[in-house]
Amino acid sequence: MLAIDVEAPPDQQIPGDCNRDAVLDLSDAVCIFGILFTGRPSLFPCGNGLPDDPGNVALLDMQPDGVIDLSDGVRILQFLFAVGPPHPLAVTGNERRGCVSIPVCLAGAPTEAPCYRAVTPPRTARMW
Ligand SMILES: [Ca+2]
Repeated sequence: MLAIDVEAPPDQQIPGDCNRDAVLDLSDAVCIFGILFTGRPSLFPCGNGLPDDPGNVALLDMQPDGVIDLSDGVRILQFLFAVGPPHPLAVTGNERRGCVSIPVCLAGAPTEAPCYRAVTPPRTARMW
């Protein structure tokens, strides 16, 4: 069966995917630590890029206390390596790659959207 890769709506995000490479992994903890402590990268991925932007809080507040801080990067490491809890918005059973709607964190340009999905085109009736 033919499947076509199409871009998901721009509000589709992988909870915790700070660097927007479409997977939650060690690099996302490094991304959070980097922004908080070294300024590289310089901004969080949503909205105005600041840690208090509602999109960034929704996307990266791994242990939901309403702020992005050291504990959120640590929580990613606990989830990945010590059987810690997943992001509260994570897709059960697909916590590292599952996309969810986070409307307050729009992806920006479509080419930057981290979530993709495969769809099968609808069947069309033959006319002959
Ligand atoms: Ca990532």
